[in-house]
Amino acid sequence: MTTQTKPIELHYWPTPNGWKITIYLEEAGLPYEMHYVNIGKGEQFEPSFLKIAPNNRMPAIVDPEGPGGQPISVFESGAILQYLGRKTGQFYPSDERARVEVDQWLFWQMGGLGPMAGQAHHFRQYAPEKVPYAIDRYTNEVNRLYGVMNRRLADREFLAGEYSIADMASIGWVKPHENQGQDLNDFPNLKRWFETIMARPAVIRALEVGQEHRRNIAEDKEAQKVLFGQRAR
Ligand SMILES: N[C@@H](CCC(=O)N[C@@H](CS)C(=O)NCC(=O)O)C(=O)O
Repeated sequence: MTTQTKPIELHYWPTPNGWKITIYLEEAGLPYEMHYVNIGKGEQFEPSFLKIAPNNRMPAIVDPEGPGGQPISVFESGAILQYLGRKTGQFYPSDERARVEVDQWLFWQMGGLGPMAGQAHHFRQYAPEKVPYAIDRYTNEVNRLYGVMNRRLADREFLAGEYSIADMASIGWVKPHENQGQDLNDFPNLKRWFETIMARPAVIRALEVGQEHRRNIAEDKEAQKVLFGQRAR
């Protein structure tokens, strides 16, 4: 177990990708301090933020007690979860077989569930024109992915067996299931998993962090200008 003396800096905005990290920090009991990155106002383009997160996306962390006792910054939520999991030995097993199980479901979330659900949100809620082909494509793909999770959870409590960073990565993307056009009653094992995790005290605390900053982007034209249509700078 690691003893963390100085708080981890969390560069954060309350969205499904941000929640992954508050969930981890709350579950592991690590001290952290909030650095809000208002992505609707363009703070993700501040040079000081780009230095630690060159993809202009949050979350990112700075751990003042990194390897060798020196500070380290990490961007990409999956990489942050793995870093914290390796550092503390919690929610990320060191046994290679168990770790491979977690990694598969973590990467499945990072490359599949997150991006596809994000596109479903975009075309269902935010796009200025309703494009039926795009809405169907992403709603169907999320439906398929929910089916994959539902089958996986038929004979185990959590995605990789024990509660792990793979569940922490996925839960925030199942939370807005209604905005993705999905009904959890169609996926009973997934529904049981969702309700179990959402009832954990650390998850309840994590989802409350910075909730006062949450805005409905569908109604925020200024944020849409910042967030949509970005090109290389
Ligand atoms: N693959 C990245 C995705 C992060 C991401 O998309 N973050 C969004 C909010 S959920 C963001 O910061 N958007 C700012 C922007 O689009 O400029 C990760 O998992 O960390």
